[in-house]
Amino acid sequence: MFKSCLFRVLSFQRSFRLLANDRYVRPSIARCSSSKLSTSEAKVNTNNDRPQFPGSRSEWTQKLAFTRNTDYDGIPVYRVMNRDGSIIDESQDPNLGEAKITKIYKGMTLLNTMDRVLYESQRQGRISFYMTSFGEEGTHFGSAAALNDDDLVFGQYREGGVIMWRGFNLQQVMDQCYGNIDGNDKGRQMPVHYGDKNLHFVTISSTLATQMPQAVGAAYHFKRQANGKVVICYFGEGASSEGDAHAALNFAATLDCPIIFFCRNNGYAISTPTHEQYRGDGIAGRGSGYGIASIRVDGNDTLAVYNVTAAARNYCIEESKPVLIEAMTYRIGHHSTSDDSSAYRSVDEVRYWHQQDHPISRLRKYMELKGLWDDAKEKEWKEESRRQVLQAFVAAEKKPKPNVIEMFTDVYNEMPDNLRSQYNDLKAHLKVYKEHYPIKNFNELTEELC
Ligand SMILES: Cc1ncc(C[n+]2csc(CCOP(=O)(O)OP(=O)(O)O)c2C)c(N)n1
Ligand SMILES: [Mg+2]
Repeated sequence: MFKSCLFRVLSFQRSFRLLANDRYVRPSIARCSSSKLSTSEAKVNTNNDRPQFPGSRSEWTQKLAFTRNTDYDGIPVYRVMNRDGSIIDESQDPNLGEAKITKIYKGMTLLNTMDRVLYESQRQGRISFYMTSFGEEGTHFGSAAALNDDDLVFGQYREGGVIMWRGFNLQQVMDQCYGNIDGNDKGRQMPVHYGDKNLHFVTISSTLATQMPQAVGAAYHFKRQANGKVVICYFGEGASSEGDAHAALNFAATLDCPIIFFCRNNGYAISTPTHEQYRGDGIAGRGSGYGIASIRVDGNDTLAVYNVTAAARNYCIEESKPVLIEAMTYRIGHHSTSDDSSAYRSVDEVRYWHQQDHPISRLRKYMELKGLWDDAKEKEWKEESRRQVLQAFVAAEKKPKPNVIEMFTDVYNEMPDNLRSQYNDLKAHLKVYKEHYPIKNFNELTEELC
């Protein structure tokens, strides 16, 4: 019964319903639960005796059997394209049109080029830290393109493509990563911790899963406002082991919040592989336990990610309920510039994903099959995108760092005495020991310390 339920997936929208609360519930039970007896009726009606525990929707059984996750197959992985970029079922092709699909493809490749340049610049000591998104570009752009631009985004940290899709341009990215005077966080964040109020993208805090309950709070507010917006909350399969993830999922379910939980399951949490991270059916498998409609998607199939996110958005709005998407992908790069993944995984494993199942090459093949892209366009765009990246990179490197006073401002409307005295101490220290610091890199500091 479990299997037949699971495989009656007629479309991805239908699958949401199957994978919601009633996924593991036999249809007869689901039907009976609507005719639940009141407590007084239960006492007299012995013919239709059912458990009356609060919150229960089960039947009695005399069979002693554990329910094990191995008793049923895993939730299937929804996809639209084969690995060679051909459409499997024409009815699932979103046919986004030349302009939109080209924008998605250009965004994915631009992110990839930018990642290469910024990764190298960290290796050369020019920026302090970096995280690439190699292999996960499809999850960023497929999901971002299916949302409205004023839906609110809470990211984890590896979602640079989402904010770029919203309009955060290369110069803004580079200025943030360089922590220079034009970075919109005034140099106060680590690189890749982007955020932009105007783009409805909440600033990244890499303390894992803290964004999840916050995102639910925002979604609850949206629900009370009935403003037709949704929240999307990105997180990794590793972050899903945090207590905050549980709190967020359960609050979202019980408060019926319009939020899309978007898990990027990229196989690793730094060095911890998924088989050490969980024993159940991944992250989507947890959804029914919380009463959240859930779906698993091939995260390297950008069109499939687009379809499930668009369907999830509709579901959130129409039902005023949360959705859980688990996008299966692979982290091709190291976790960050502080990691060397050759210590815990083989080069062959990485090569497989890079060469055989990459979201960029798959989307490119799809576009070529449709006559929307070719070698000449690829060559031209490769040169142009690299030029754009390097131009922004060079400009960002030349700009000074914000003045040190920016460490003390914006905490309070008016700087209180304790912060003022710390700032004065710092300046006095710098005045005495300025030859030990790169003073000239900081805006107007040299003059101030004279
Ligand atoms: C609360 C907390 N614990 C530990 C860390 C250290 N840490 C940073 S990233 C990371 C792995 C997260 O993996 P995952 O959620 O799968 O995301 P991915 O890096 O794979 O995108 C860990 C353990 C942290 N930032 N916050
Ligand atoms: Mg991960």
